[in-house]
Amino acid sequence: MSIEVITGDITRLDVDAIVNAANTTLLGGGGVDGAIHRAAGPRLLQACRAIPEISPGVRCPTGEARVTPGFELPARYVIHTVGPVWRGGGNGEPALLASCYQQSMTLAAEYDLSSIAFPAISCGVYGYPPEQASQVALRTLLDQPEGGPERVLICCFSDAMAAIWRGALSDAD
Ligand code: AR6
Repeated sequence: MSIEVITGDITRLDVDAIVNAANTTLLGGGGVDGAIHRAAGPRLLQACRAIPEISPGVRCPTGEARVTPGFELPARYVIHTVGPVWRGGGNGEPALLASCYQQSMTLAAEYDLSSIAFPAISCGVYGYPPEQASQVALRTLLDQPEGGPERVLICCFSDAMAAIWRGALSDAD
């Protein structure tokens, strides 16, 4: 498996699946979630609404993942996952963030996907410090068993964010 850090707009990537940093409603939001819904078109929201609620308003609990088609995106699928809100790090944030990457990779393996792109989950409005998020994410990705996607992209939205992830990748490798 190869892991590559790039800078760009995840909605433009021609991969089997892109991962969305969503919220528990799965009904859209700002940041990368808003960008993905805009680029995928209105059928994405319809598909998200059709995902069953497991408690009122909650279609995907924090740390879990759900899959939909990509509709108008170049990517065939969107894997929606919900990262933790950073509350200082002592409230289970690392395990929840690791679970986002883990469940996304497991779904990708189940769908037999060979390429997947992740944004920097929780590193925007959810406030997770990117130095720590990147370590958790890369450790989880490097621990994946054989049989999942061969090509893993980390798609950062700025060169500064990409530099942090590249540093973490060279430390983890
Ligand atoms: N491509 C790649 N990365 C992007 C893009 C893009 N088009 N747009 C933003 N980013 P955030 P979170 C980066 O806030 O912290 C939403 O409202 C962004 O610069 O999107 O997990 C949801 O509905 C940052 O580095 O996600 C939730 O309510 C990273 O993506 C909440 O935000 C993640 O930032 C989730 O917050």
